[in-house]
Amino acid sequence: MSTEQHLAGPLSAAVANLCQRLQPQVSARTAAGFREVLRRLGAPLQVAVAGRIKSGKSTLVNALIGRRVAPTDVGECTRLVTRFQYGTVDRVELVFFDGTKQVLPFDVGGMIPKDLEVDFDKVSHLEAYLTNAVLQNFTVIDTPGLGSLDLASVKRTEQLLGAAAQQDDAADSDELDETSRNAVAGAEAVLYVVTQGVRADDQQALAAFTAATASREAGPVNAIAVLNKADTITPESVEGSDGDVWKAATMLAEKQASTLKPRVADVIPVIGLIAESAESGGFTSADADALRLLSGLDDATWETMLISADIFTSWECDVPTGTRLRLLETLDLYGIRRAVDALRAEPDLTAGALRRRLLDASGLAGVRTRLDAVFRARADGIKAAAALASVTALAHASGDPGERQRVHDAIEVLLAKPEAHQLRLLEALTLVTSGAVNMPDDLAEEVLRVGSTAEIGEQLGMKGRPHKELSAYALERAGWWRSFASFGATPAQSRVAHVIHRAYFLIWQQLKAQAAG
Ligand SMILES: Nc1nc2c(ncn2[C@@H]2O[C@H](COP(=O)(O)OP(=O)(O)O)[C@@H](O)[C@H]2O)c(=O)[nH]1
Ligand SMILES: [Mg+2]
Repeated sequence: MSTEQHLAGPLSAAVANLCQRLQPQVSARTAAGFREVLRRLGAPLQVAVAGRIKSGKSTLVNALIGRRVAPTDVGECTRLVTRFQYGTVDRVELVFFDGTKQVLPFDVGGMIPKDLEVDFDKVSHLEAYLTNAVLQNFTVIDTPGLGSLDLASVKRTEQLLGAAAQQDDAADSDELDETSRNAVAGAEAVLYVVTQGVRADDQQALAAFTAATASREAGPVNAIAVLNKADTITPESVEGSDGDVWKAATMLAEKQASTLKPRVADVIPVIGLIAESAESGGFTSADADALRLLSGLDDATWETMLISADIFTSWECDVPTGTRLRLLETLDLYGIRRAVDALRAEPDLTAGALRRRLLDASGLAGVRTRLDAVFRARADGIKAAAALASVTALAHASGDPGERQRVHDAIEVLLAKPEAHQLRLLEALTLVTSGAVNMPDDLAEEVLRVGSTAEIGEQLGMKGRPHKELSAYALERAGWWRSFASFGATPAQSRVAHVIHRAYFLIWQQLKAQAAG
């Protein structure tokens, strides 16, 4: 198989193998679905950037890709799903609902144009192929957003996240029906963008995401949240922040993490706007020169100008109004203040060094680290679990009980193999975090801890402790979960308990091997 060398790891390979073996035993239409699953298994992890409209999703996408390519604010294209994937030549394609495609030229600034010259209602989504290296690891999917008043955008986003209402229009052809398309099209992981104050529909959207992406997939394993627009938080509204914006953002992010748990592992503060400007060439040496001029202003004038965007642009000063408007657009008041502070402390700072300072202040590095730790490191498990869920959904949608049973049996055989332990762990985690299996709080916490990281110290909740202690604890917990599985647990709990017992046992074996080696 040509995709084999691109598979994320052994679990993806096992699921790919299962699809191939089952193909001759299922209907033509299910087989077509399996081919799609196979194709996706060979592609980079599909990460959707989701969240309310105007939360700064497109801005963050640009920052992550390192190029200002996704249109922000308003315009037709901000209401479309855009998939950014790796390609050897930069190219954007409009994809219509009837499957036809049309190449879309970039605008003069190298961006996807805001508006289209075609019938918007006929456009399904955009495919952007870019040479940027980040996209070799992730396909980034920009979404229009949930919770907007624009119902068409919401529907497009929901379809992408796999949360759209399932329709039964099964026709007798080997074309994929809508149900099947949804089953394989859903994103595999989500970067969820929230701003100050998590609303009820954020929660609903996250819940829909976990429920729909894949029954075998878990929240904290494939969902990361960022608290964007951290610069706009008024520190006075956060007790204990000592008037510091970033500290306030960090505290608020922690609070939101406890609200969103266990759907996401944690919430990371970020200033998407500053990250975008610093990463994509939006911040220029002319901007640095203007900021240098501003850093020469006396304290009283400067503080007055920073009171509001209006005062900043209208106050009389040597920097032209147009330039000030541009600074506001690229950095906003907080970024401007940070830059001027840096220049006052170190007047010789070069434009390049100033750009780096701004990048550091944006918190983007924290988001990148987390993406690598949560998504990239576990892409194999995430992709395999999503593929298995698609396979299950396809078999269900076929309406043929015999086919359903064959697929079900094949999956059970796969999951029973020792190599598939990580998949079972992901499944157990999902069952517990989604509430499908009820566990006492302390046990649910333990399942989460063991299942949502691959670092032994963290899994045991004993980071940095001596090897011997870790080993003893792993063995003790293995024993505890085994007896819980046999006595005291409900059948559903017991299924989870067996998996957790095995996880501890494998940790113990790994520690033993380390000690011996
Ligand atoms: N102050 C500030 N503004 C931001 C930030 N991120 C995005 N914005 C602005 O918020 C507006 C909406 O951003 P956009 O990326 O289009 O949001 P989307 O609808 O979620 O894709 C734009 O004007 C951005 O410049 C940020 O971190 N801080
Ligand atoms: Mg957008």
